Amino acid sequence: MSKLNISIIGVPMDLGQNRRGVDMGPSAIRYAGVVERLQELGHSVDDVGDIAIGRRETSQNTKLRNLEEVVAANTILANRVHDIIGEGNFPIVLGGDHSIAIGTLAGLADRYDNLGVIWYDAHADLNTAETSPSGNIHGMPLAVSIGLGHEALVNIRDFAPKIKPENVVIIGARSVDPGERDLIREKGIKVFSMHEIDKLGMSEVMTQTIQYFKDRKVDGVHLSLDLDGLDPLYTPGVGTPVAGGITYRESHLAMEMLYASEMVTSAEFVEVNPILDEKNKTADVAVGLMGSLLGESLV
Ligand code: Z70
Ligand code: MN
Ligand code: MN
Ligand code: MN
Repeated sequence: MSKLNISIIGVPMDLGQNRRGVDMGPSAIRYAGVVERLQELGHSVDDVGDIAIGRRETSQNTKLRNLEEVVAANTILANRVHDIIGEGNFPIVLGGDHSIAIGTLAGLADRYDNLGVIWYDAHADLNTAETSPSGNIHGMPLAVSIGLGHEALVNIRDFAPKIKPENVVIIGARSVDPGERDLIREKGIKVFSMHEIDKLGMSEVMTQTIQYFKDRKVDGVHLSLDLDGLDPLYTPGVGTPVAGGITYRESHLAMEMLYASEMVTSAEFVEVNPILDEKNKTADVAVGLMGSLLGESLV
């Protein structure tokens, strides 16, 4: 793969869920040396800084918490990501909670005719206000991106849907709500849950994922990686740890196989919460995975 012009954009968003501290995720990832790590691989790296996040809402919309501020920040993010692609650069978005994928995908979507998305996560993030058990928007971004949910979220940059459900591959799911399960079945969304990862092995899961995108003739692939996809043993600094997750080694293998596929055109790493972490372990893992995604190899 050729050397890239990478634009790093931080989104210190914590309004999409209810644990404080995930707003410090971008700082923790920078502290873990993301810029230097990617420069060492020969890429040119521009850290464009953070998007401003508004204040926590006082209104109590418990079905869509902090809706207005989440929409506002994601609108700014979407425009930034759209510009970064227009400049020919490779965007890496640092979270922040996973609600920021709404903005990332909104910015990417009209730059591609047929974008593929990898959702590397313990969760499916396919809730709407109607099915959500929490009202937390970080549990909704994938639904929003396929056009389901509150219109203010769905219509960012004035078009919907952003992606096709048949172009999504979820990897690592092990905590899926009933409404999400229904949607997965109804839309035929491809899921490699922990069951499939255990049964097939990560190598086969990634081989099938890459083939799945080739079969659909995607013209870009976005990797949306929630650090809670990994087992909390490796990434304890996340708001919603779920046991029985993907290992460190499986995750590096997945990133290396994606690098070799030359398919990935953008990425985001979300849900790093340094307050809940052990000595910045989760941010360190995030930076390591970015290294493997972008060309680091052992020999
Ligand atoms: C649950 C909900 C979620 C991340 C937790 C949890 C969603 N399905 N997403 N942590 N990253 O509240 O919708
Ligand atoms: Mn998530
Ligand atoms: Mn456009
Ligand atoms: Mn998650």
